[in-house]
Amino acid sequence: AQDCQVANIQVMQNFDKTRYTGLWYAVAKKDPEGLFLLDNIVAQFTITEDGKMTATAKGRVIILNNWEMCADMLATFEETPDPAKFRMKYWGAAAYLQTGNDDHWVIDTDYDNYAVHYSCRLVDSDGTCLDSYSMIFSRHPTGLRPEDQRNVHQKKVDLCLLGKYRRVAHTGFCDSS
Ligand code: AZE
Repeated sequence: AQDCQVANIQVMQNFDKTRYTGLWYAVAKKDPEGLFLLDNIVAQFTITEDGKMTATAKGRVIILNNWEMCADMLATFEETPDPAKFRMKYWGAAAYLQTGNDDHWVIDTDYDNYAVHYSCRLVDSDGTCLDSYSMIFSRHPTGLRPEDQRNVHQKKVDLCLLGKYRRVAHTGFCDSS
């Protein structure tokens, strides 16, 4: 059952950030308000020597009315008492890209094939989310395996975001940068 309360969203149990490292292809996304990554979104998670999770991400963006480019992004993650809930500080490799500090929750993953990410930027006075974004990640650039689609579908329902996702195209736009 889902009541759409941000505080009641179930996240991945016993999240293991080491098993989460490596490349993830976004295969679907739900956009937040405003500027966002358009497509060709790939994220790479790493654990530093001191045990902290970091990431890089790329994706096509259009900035400054009609300048299309590949956004090269960097992120560090601050841990919280829940191992699947992080605060993500991110910035662009170039100064004209976006900087921010967002929640970064891992809702579900099997580490080897799929992951469901969620971030609420603004909680409404009734406890629901007013501005969220979410990524469905796959280890496979071709998409989700059929056997993972049921799990991912259920998580979309739990997040109250069913029907709000769009497929993320991978055309090679960011491959050379
Ligand atoms: C995420 C994967 C983990 C690392 C990062 C991610 C998010 C990046 C953005 C980037 C926005 C850039 C814009 C540039 C003009 C969650 C995909 C950094 C939100 C809008």
